[in-house]
Amino acid sequence: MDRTLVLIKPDAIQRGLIGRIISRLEDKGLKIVAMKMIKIDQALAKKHYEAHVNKPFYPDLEKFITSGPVIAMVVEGKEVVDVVRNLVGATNSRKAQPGTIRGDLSNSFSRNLIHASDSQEAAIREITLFFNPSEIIAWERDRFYYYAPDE
Ligand code: FUP
Repeated sequence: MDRTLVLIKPDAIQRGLIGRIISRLEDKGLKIVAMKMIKIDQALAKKHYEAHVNKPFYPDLEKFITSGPVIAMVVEGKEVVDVVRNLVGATNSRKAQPGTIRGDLSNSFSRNLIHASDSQEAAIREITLFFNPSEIIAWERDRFYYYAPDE
């Protein structure tokens, strides 16, 4: 089963949106297999955003992502990288489609509530950055409560 890394960013936590964002993932039928609140330090920020470290916007990005706690999650499902990217919407929330998390809940480019891995390779790299294997719980849906036939 495919996995992706999701971060609920400091702006979402400040705004009290943790529950609503997690609900979007659960409503879609995705399975959360790891979750924790952490404060990202500068070293982890540089590793996570390694593609952006030399960009002009990086100092502000690092200041923001280290400014308060984030919720880190590993989310599992069929084609989950693309499914979650589509749920999240465009990077610039002002351009993100209504119905997406950013499109509905943010009007900012840089404070855009949520991160989701953009490829399978990125997902594997980012999950390893944020979680030890022992923190990821492989659990099965109990058909007594719920049955998602396509899982
Ligand atoms: P995304 O994959 O949608 O999270 O976006 P990127 O990886 O391209 O960018 C990571 C974060 O850097 C974005 F969430 C917002 C921020 N950013 C800027 O602030 N300015 C830019 O020009 C590009 C990205």
